[in-house]
Amino acid sequence: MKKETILVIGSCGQLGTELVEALREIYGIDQVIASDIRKAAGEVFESGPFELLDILDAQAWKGILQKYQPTQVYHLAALLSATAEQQPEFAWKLNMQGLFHVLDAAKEPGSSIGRVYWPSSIAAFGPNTPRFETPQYGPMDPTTVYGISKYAGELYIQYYYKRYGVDTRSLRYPGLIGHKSDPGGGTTDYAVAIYHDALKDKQHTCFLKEGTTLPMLYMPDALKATLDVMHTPAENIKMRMSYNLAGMSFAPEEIADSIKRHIPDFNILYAPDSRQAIADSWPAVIDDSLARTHWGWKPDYDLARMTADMLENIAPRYR
Ligand code: AKB
Repeated sequence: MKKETILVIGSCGQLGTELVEALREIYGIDQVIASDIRKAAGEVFESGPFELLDILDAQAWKGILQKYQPTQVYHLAALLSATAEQQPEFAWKLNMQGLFHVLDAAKEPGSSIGRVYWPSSIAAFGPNTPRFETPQYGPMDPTTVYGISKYAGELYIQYYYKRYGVDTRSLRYPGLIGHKSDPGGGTTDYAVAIYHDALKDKQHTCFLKEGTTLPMLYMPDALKATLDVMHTPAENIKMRMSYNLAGMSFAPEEIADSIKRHIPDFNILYAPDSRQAIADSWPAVIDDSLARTHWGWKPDYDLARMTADMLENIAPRYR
């Protein structure tokens, strides 16, 4: 296997934390450089190379490139939907300029960067997108700054692939659910908090209302999809915007019911806030047939299996 040096930008977020761990298992600890604007506590960041990096700082970015000469970059740093709405100008700057720093470095003649991973999201869809069996191509009219930046980013990664030959790969993540790190400012994040509240208080107040079905994905499946799309031979990646990706879809009352099977006296209350409008503009069920056909995507977890695993892994914290 060719020796790879992998840089993960935004490594302290919900996905980054687990991705660094998974990449270090594959490539070796020293070959995977974690980086973020601030260092999170945790074994994964103590046990291998870590760099403080603000991806908006062009000089610092250049320094990291010179120091490590990464062959693959996973660029995850972004503000998520709900947080981005609180600071839309900064969110646009971070989400877009950060991406350009990575793409421009990758397009330089003789660049060490052979492959770039950048995540998109279901937030790239909008109210005029079909909500059920949401197709890969269709009306895209995102209503949030986060969604607009994801849609624009998708077009740009495709542009850099077609115009400059940068090997860009991307997935449209549904809401991600994991137990190893806290979520960071998303509209789907209630689906993580609910497990913690169930174990702590046997009660959760949901910021979305009953019946709000959203697409979701359990972290082991998200990691599998991310690594698979990056490891698939380039000729199989026939979609250079971002692949639709699906795991499961559920509404708050359905995840609550799955928790009640383990904690019968668990109770859910509803207090919808501004995040409801964001959720209402997103699809409910995604058609991910292109990912299945092109590189064999298939999720392992449904709601029942995820709930059992989440509760088992989180429970020791609250004993
Ligand atoms: C969010 O809710 O903002 C994210 C996403 C769906 O991209 N989890």
